[in-house]
Amino acid sequence: MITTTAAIVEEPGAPFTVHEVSVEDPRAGEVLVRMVAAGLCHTDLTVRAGGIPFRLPGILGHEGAGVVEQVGTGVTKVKPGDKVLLSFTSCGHCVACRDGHPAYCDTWLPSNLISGARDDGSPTVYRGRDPLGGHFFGQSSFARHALADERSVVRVDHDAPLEVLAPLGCGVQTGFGTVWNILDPAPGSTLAVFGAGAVGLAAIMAAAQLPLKAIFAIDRVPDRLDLATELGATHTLDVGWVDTAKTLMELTGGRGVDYTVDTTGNPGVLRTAVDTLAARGTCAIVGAPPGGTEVSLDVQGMLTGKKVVGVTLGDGEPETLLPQLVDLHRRGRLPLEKLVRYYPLEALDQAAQDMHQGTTIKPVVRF
Ligand code: CXF
Ligand code: ZN
Repeated sequence: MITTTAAIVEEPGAPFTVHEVSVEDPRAGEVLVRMVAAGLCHTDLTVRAGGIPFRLPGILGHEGAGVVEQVGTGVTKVKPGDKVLLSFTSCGHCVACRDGHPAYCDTWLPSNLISGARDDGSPTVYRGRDPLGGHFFGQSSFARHALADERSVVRVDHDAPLEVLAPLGCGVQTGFGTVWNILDPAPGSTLAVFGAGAVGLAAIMAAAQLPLKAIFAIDRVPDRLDLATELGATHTLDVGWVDTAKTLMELTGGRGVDYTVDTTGNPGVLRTAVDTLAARGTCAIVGAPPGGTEVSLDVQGMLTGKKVVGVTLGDGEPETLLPQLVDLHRRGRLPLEKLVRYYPLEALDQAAQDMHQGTTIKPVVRF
């Protein structure tokens, strides 16, 4: 066991508070990581609010970067001293994993989200003698040391700037993967992103790498729309000022948009993202509303060949996608610096408030 500090959520709705905890030594297939930085994502806040069941008191945090300190038996892909990014875990041997789609792993939900423990049920982290919820996305990285699954870590070069790369493992991967892996927009096509938070802006940056005719950014916060323009949006729509559906139809000459991405999880927005599709267009659902949320569709409108697809984590394979994103950042084509703002671990609540208010796009804890 090693002693370290972590941000704990005591019960649903409670704030993050920092405590001393004990993290187990790595078992087979596990890696102990000294965290350098960890991003805050809406899923952390949904769990904290009690919207997703997870063992509390517990430690959240599921996108980060750090340095490997110890490895368990059988670990071959990293060694102590290696720099790593942290992302979600997966079993590695079910059909989805073997097929290159680990975000749809058979054991995805228990392993990443809800069990708070290893797959065999054993806890990874304690306060005193009491087990805490851990193993969140195979990592629980709101801690100075995180015990991560080998499959949750991806090695990066020794000169990789970990602090700014920390959000790649969830938010950025989600936006990029959705555009590159799922929508795969044709040259000359149009794409609209509803919601210009971290995931939406990542989708815009992904689209900006491609020869598209137009990239529409839709949000209610003017600063975020300005940032969307800097990152490659060709048009911005402020929902406080314009009728989104009408404007998108006008801007596309009445055809509608070829590809839409809903990052908001708002059923009304999702409906607009489907209604404004062009014939044969595809809408990707990325935002996660509370369980049981439903949305109605204009069925006749769907008969023009429209498609709607739900996407988890951009349907990406971290091992493949994250190095590509690191490389894009190195070449100046993924200016994450414009999205992140740094906070100490003790200020996670402030970070959450700032993200909620839209004054910070991507809060990153710097250890
Ligand atoms: C989440 C979105 C809600 C379902 C689980 C995965 N993605 C990242 O935080
Ligand atoms: Zn996330």
